[in-house]
Amino acid sequence: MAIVSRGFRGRRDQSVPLPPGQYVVKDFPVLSAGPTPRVQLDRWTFTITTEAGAEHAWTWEQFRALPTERFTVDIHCVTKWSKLDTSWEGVSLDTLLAGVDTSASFALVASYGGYTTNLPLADLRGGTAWVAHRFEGADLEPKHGGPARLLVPHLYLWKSAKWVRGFSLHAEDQAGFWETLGYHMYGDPWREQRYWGD
Ligand SMILES: Nc1nc2c(c(=O)[nH]1)N[C@H]1C(S)=C(S)[C@@H](COP(=O)(O)O)O[C@H]1N2
Ligand SMILES: [Mo]
Repeated sequence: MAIVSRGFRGRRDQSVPLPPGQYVVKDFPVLSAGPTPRVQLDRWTFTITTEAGAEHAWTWEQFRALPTERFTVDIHCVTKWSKLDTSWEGVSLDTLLAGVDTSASFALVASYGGYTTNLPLADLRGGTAWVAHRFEGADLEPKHGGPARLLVPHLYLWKSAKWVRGFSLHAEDQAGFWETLGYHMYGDPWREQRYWGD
């Protein structure tokens, strides 16, 4: 495929550039820091815990009764692959945060299996983040984070916690799993914030 020009990405709008240092893949790589946890739906919960200790929790049944959105986004992994026009279905974080009274600025996201990642609460609001349970018209596969994963496509994909089980809210930013090991606290692919100091 060497004759394909460098800028060609086969997408709907080729004027939209790719973040610096990224290349496009057609497959969907699996990147997991540990084994795929098994989460039974009748034991699954999603919990938002405020800085005051208030817990807002949904069972799977309650979560699935929430309104969902379908959205198509590009996703960018810090290991430099990007996947364009991925389509998902999930619940907007705006919906989940609607009844949550908080003045915190940061979220520490936790997954079944122990993975954590941090981001500003503002990055979960404004129609930019979802808890997604469907990918390309099918239930999200366990290896990609099923039954449900966080999806925050405007940040590097390590912020999109697979097997998400909730997040806690804090006044200060607290490093998650990869952030403790040298990955950037924010992780904006457009500013190439891969590692500490970027
Ligand atoms: N729970 C959990 N979520 C995770 C990870 C992980 O190891 N555990 N890896 C992150 C990283 S580094 C990436 S690039 C994406 C990969 O998602 P995928 O395996 O569906 O491609 O998930 C992110 N979310
Ligand atoms: Mo990643």
